[in-house]
Parts: sequence; C-alpha cells; structure tokens
Amino acid sequence: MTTFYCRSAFISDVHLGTPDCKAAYLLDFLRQLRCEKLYLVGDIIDMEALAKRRWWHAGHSAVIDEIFALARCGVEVVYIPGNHDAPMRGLHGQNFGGVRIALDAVHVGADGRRYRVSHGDEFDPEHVGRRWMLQFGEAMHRFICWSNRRLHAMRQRLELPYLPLSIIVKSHIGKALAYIRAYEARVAADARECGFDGHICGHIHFGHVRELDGVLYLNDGDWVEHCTALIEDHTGAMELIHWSEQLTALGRASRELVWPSSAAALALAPLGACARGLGELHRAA
Ligand SMILES: [Mn+2]
Repeated sequence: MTTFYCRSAFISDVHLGTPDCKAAYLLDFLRQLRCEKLYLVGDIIDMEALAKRRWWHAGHSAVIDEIFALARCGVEVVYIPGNHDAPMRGLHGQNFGGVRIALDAVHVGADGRRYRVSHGDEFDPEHVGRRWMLQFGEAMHRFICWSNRRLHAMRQRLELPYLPLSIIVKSHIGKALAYIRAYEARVAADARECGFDGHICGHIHFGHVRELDGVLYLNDGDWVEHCTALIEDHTGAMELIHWSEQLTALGRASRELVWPSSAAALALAPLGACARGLGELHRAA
C-alpha cells in the first residue's frame, strides 16, 4: 500500500446511505491519505435519502470509522454539512471525536492564498431549481446513476477500470453544461466580491479547477460518479485527483500556473486515455 502525503484534502458529496456511493474507492483513498487537515465539504451522509429509504452497507460504516481514525491520529477534521445532511448544520460549533462541525470555513493555503470553503448549495437558489438535478431532470439522473452502477458492476467482473458513464453523458448535454458554467460563475463572483483568492465547494457533482477573472473556482467533485478529491500539497498548489484503480491528476492550480481540468479529462480519466501522472503535472508547473 502506498501512502499519499499532502497538506490538506477536501472531499464532498459522498452520499453514504445510498447504493450509488463508491465507498470502497473512498475507503482506499482515506486509508492511504496522510494530511494535516481534512475538510468534509457536505453531503457526506445522505440523510435525505435515508429518511425515504433505509439502506446501509458495512463499507459505509468503514468510511465513517476511517474518518474518526484519522481524527484520532491528529488530523484536523472539519465537517461542513450540505443540503443532504442539512440537519447536521444545527450542530455547528460541536466537536465529535475530533470532527468539528462548521457551517463554512476559511482555508489559508501554504502559499498564503485564502479560500472560502462551503458546500455550495447556497449558490443554487430556488428560482434556478431547488436542486441542480431538477434542471437536469431528476428521473434522468436517477436512470443514469442506475446504469452507472450496473455498468460498474459488469466492468468490475471483467476486471476493467471504473468508467463514470454519467459524466460522459452530462458532458454531452448542453443544458447540463450551461447550468454548470453558470453555477461556477456565481460562486467565483461571490468569492471575488468577498475578497477571497478562491472558493472551494462541491454540490453539483462536477469536479473542476478553474480560474475565473483572477479567482479560483475549486470543486472537489463527488464519490458517486467521479471519485475525486481536491488536495493541497506542501507548496500550496491545489490539485483535483481522480481515485479508483489508478490515481489520475485532472487539474492543478499553483500560484504560478493554473492547469484547468476539462470535462473530457473528468470523463476519461479512469481509462488512462488522457491520464497524466502527478509527476508530469508537477514538472509542467
Ligand atoms: Mn449538495
């Protein structure tokens, strides 16, 4: 087992308690992770889904155990609830076994850059769609998630790497992409107004590293479809990585250079077709 060292790590949209959660990959990531700070950027336990349908898996308990184990080992863990674990918001300021609950946070990078960290549903206002899924078509999304699960099970039997079908579909639907772009612009505009160097969020299940008019938009993606995390190295560079059978760097933002992630990179990362090793990105930066 290789150990993965970084300064801080950001994950969100894990949706524990739903069959779509890729808990095994996440558990593998957490077990190899060595960091000083771990941010859980919302929608970790899907309380909304659990209220409708009781479903749980031992692998999901193992993820929670691992998070507490990291906290016991001295990792500073901050849990910022999202819309699917909104009841946790009422517990902000509390500390559970080393896991601190907060409504949002300000993260100061190793290079001094200041980021606001929040789940991001506050940028998804009622008039745009109560949830972004409504824009995309909730039934359609459920169908794609179901197909994704079946395809994943089949590919696993054939010992083929994980392939996020949903991302490929979304990347080709203009309406979904237009929604994602508009959301990114709203988040970045708010960060600029508040004087931050960037905003770190999740919520829309579309990981991205982008610079928008001098402000960084960093979305850590999800563990339902992408299996992505945002990590900060010891120089303060932020990197979006995909984690399944193989580790793939999707985008990177250091002080000097922003290497934006593309939709194609997200969709094809597990195939290795456009996979760039971390080392390659570091060299380029
Ligand atoms: Mn959300």
